[in-house]
Amino acid sequence: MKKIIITGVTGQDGSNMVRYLLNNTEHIIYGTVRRLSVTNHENIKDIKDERFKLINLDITDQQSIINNVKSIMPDYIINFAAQSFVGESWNTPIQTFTTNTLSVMYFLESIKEYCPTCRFYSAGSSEEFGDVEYVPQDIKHPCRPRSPYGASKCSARHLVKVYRESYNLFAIHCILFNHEGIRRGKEFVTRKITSNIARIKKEIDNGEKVTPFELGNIYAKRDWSDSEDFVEAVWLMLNMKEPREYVLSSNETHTVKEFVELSCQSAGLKYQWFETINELDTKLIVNGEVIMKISKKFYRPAEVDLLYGDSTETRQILNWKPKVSFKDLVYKMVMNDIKLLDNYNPNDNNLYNIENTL
Ligand code: F7E
Repeated sequence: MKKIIITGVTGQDGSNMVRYLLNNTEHIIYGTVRRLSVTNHENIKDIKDERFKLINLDITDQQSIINNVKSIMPDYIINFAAQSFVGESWNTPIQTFTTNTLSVMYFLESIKEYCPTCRFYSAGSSEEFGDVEYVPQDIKHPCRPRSPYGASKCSARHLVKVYRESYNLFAIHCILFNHEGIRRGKEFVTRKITSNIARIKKEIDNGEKVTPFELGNIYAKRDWSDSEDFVEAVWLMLNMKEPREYVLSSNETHTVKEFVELSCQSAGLKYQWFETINELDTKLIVNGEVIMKISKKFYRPAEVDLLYGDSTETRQILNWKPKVSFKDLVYKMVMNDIKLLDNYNPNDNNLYNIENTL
């Protein structure tokens, strides 16, 4: 039985990783949370297993990492915690770097000093490719970030390489293209779309007034996969003989606009686009009513226009491939959001005890 520290367990990827490991291994999982006066345990509230323990660990505090690494002596550290919202990284560039880059260095230092056989996973991002030079993008594509977030992930990638090569650590950095699912935060465009389409579907079915929602650049192209598929691949790469860099992607690209269209189709809404030469005029119409409009507010200072991954090599090395198609992913997210509206209970607040491991 091994000991695994997973950071970011209240987020999408961390919570999916916990579920995957509880279902597929015998290991003990220490999920890290930051001390907050209001807890955010929505994504893990249904996990009931003695092998899953919550611990207080602040990834921006080196001492907090040292204390936990020394006390647990983990076999694996899977670092999913991040300031992961690209749009916010222009407002909080320093916090973005502290959370996404310095923390990686703190982990690598702690592993080097106290636990050198521990295997470390660093979550990279296709935002590292940014202003892309070619399509589809593979691991050889250069770092050309367009946001403080992308730059923070490039820096983390370089640090992982330096520590891997200098100290012979099993440290891997995997570049993940966009990955979504039912536990995705509503600030990201996919869940923003599916939760609003679900709400609007209910409003229309109940004969209520429809309140439109707003989006930014719907012509941006992304390579979207299911986060639940990716966590399996992450576990496989952590158990390979040698550490290296990887790319995970669906090997397809779609516009945000296509995501909107598939969401409407999944909810059974018949839509029409209203478009002029000015993209800010674009509107989405259902039953003669506007359900979505464009707002400049959601445009970014610099956009990554086209992400389209090539994970052929990773698939061969790991003998892995994703199970969920783009269409099925959208359908699953829309259906889940419709179900959540049916079952909404404002008093549902199932909280965890946090262990003191120190
Ligand atoms: O934006 C456009 C937006 O915020 C996707 C993170 O997991 O994947 C994610 O980063 C696209 C962008 O994700 C809205 O401009 C239009 O072109 O869902 P997103 P992201 O920025 O691609 C990468 C791989 C990560 O590593 C990140 O951590 O959608 N877009 N209208 C919008 N985006 C948002 N959020 N909201 C809008 O209203």
